[in-house]
Amino acid sequence: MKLYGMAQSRSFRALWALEESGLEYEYVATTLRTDGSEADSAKHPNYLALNVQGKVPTLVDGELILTESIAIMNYIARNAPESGLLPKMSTPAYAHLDELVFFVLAELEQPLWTKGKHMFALPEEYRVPKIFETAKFEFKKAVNTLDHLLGEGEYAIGNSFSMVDILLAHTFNWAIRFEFEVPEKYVALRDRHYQRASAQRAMAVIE
Ligand SMILES: N[C@@H](CCC(=O)N[C@@H](CS)C(=O)NCC(=O)O)C(=O)O
Repeated sequence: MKLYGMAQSRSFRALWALEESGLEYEYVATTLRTDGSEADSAKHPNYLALNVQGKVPTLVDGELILTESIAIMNYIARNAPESGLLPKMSTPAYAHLDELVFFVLAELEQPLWTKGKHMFALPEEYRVPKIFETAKFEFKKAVNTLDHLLGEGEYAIGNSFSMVDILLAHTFNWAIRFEFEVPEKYVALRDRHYQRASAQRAMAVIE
């Protein structure tokens, strides 16, 4: 399979999952906010044919094209069941994992993306810097909720590393880079999981 991605983007989640899974893959470095005439641009017609929004990540496996980071992570996890990235379907653990994944996407990551959109992603005339304060407020609220959703254990689900640990570590890394107030225990979570060999290998791929 082929993963199109860019450093410092949501594609790192998928890349890390690939490294954790042990599956074979090829990484294609893609650039954002560049002229669509450049071959590696996410706005190049060849890339837009795969991902109509011109965003990263995109995973291509034969005829299959996936353009959402979580769908990509789940596909990787299902193709490498021995990796333990996903618990068994129909178990309470799976339901709890779903709850956390949807919470991260719908609540925790949204203020980060709001800040990103209004810092650089939106056309300049649509950027509203005043929204940064709102994003800060919403992130704090989401972090407080997460405190109630997560237990005290080393991992988010049960006693083993899963795709939601990748998602949480990556999202807090993003929050730290964007200068949000991240409580010490979530900085420690990011540090702990980023020390995994799979994360280190994924970082070496994008460097
Ligand atoms: N919901 C998508 C979001 C993908 C996304 O917005 N990716 C950003 C990078 S993290 C991007 O490519 N932005 C380029 C743009 O907005 O033009 C996912 O989780 O994969």
